[in-house]
Amino acid sequence: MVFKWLNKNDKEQEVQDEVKKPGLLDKLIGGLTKTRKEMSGRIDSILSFYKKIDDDLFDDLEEVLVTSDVGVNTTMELIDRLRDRVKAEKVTDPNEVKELLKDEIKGIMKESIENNELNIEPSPAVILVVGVNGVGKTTTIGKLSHNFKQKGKKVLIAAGDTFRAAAIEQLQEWSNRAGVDIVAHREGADPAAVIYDGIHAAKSRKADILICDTAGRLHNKSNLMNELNKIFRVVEREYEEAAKEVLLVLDATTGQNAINQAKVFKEVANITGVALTKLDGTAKGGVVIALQAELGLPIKLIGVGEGIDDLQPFNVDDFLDAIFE
Ligand SMILES: Nc1nc2c(ncn2[C@@H]2O[C@H](COP(=O)(O)OP(=O)(O)OP(=O)(O)O)[C@@H](O)[C@H]2O)c(=O)[nH]1
Ligand SMILES: [Mg+2]
Repeated sequence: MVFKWLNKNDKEQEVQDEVKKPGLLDKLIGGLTKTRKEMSGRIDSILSFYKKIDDDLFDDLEEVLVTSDVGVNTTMELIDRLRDRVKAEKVTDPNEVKELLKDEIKGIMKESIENNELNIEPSPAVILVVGVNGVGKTTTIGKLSHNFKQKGKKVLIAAGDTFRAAAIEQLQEWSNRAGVDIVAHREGADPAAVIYDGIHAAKSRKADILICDTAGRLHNKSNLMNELNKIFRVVEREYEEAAKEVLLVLDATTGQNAINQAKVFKEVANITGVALTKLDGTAKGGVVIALQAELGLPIKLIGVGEGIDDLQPFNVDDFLDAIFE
């Protein structure tokens, strides 16, 4: 008997937990409903409209991809590959095109990125969380802390966004919810000094992962660069031994704006990964493809809701299955 080591109560609890908690995949599928309707739904209606595969069909598919924020260059590349594939495999039925397109998207995304894992091994590790106002940095830090804690990691948060008192309080709330320690100074303090203290606290408390919030003011490029570089220098100097992840948080609902922010941040900082938030509220999930295939930025985390459990590691196969279901 499979459950022989569990007593009855444990077994009941486990069943209850399973009923209460939808699996990661269900959440992903639920969160991506709008994108699926927009992208996959429109592709379906195009493919069912055509009786044969011709140039008009490819043009229509191209339009769906571009308007779903996939990015013009990536769309062109995808359509070219799709044409070649259809020809090579002598496909004549439009209904077979969707699976081929999905496969080509998978290919182009995997070719551009080696892996989508956070760079946090071996410990200690430091994650610097950057991005403009309101994209979901603080929320992502809260969710991430919770995830790590559940995996048995010792987490410490540093409140490097000292621009607003409310930002520090908001992070304090998340640290309570996740049950992890936080290092914070007063509003207006030097962010680099907060990070410095965070690093020393992480060392003395033997934290596995230090997660640093930052203010996302994007007055102009050189201003942003100066602000971030000061923090990066402290991390390099004080925490040389740590694995480093510079995580750019982007809001998926902003579509092309997210792409533009990614371009700016890529110029001023060595971004090692992207956390894409608010995928649950948008039909613009195609930005995932543009970010990874066009800008070469690995998507490492995705936000599919406001709750503490609504952050997931990004997986290309699961993501495309959820969109093309
Ligand atoms: N639906 C949804 N909402 C999210 C997600 N991630 C963050 N949010 C919401 O987005 C809003 C802004 O989030 P914050 O975490 O405060 O954003 P921030 O980047 O820290 O903002 P600033 O500190 O002002 O720069 C909050 O209302 C969050 O609940 C997500 O994945 N899905
Ligand atoms: Mg914040």
